[in-house]
Amino acid sequence: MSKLKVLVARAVFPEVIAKLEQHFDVTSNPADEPWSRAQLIGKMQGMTGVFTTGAERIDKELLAECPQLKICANMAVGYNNFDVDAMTAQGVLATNAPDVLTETTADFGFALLMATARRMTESEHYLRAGKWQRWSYDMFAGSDVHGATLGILGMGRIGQGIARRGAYGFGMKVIYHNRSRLDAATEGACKAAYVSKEELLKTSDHLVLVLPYSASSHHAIGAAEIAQMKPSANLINIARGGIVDDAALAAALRDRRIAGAGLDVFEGEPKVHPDLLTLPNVVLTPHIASATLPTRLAMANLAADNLIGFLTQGKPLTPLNPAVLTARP
Ligand code: 8YV
Repeated sequence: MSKLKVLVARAVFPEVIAKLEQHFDVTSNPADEPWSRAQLIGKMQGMTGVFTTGAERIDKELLAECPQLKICANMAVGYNNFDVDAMTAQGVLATNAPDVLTETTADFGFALLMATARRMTESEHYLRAGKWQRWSYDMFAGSDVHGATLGILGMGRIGQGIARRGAYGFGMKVIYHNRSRLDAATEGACKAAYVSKEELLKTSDHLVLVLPYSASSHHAIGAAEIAQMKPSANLINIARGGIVDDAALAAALRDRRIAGAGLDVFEGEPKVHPDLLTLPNVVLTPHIASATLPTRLAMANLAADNLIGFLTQGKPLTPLNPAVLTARP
């Protein structure tokens, strides 16, 4: 029997490709060529499964061109690149890569918070530019992290990881807002108190965004929300571009309406709003919150194991639309 065909849209670990090749006829992209959407659709012809990253948009239009497709496995916990309803309607399984990146991403969120609060990249640029001539009492004075109020918007697994780091490691007062309130045991384990979004905006010294992107979270932080924050506050976004109105944030940072921002994700990335690039009080990183090799390997393996589990035994590990499984003939 000939093997099912699987497409891997971006370059990933060779050992993950080798594992997939044990089961499937794999077309991969070892040169990591940037495929246009038309090229992606072309490459997907005849494919039963596709291994995607957050960059490949799987929507109704693409699905209509790929009637043989049965599964899209995302190497990302976020899946706003998938139209899950359209996939379910066409009987295509969607899977993501949760859990394996939780602690690594929470580490990075905390690192970005600290770098922003203590003005680490701004001061490093100053030093590298040869501007450091002498000590002065208020040079690059930042804001304290220990004992400050840590606000978290979006209290899923990664948000909880950041809460634990703040509460146990830095004695922070942790408050959060989420679509639904956590149970008392989880709140207790995170030492986190549930507050309204308004209270969160008004009282956080450091506000970290970890909510998923959807139409309802688009520009959840815009000019009106930033206006409610303390002038001394810092805003950290490790969630998705589009949750923050980057133009409004750049204007607020320029006018010092808040102290600083740390951004790992951007609207329209890899493009970055040009105003953000010129501001000193923002730490900018290129969407690397999950980027350690062990974690990226675990994410790639989970995406591959979803393809293998589903296509060889009907048993994916982390399905997003399990209704597709029961609806199968
Ligand atoms: C991914 C991420 O590396 O998992 C996510 O949702 O944002 C990152 O960890 C990125 O989406 C590429 O797949």
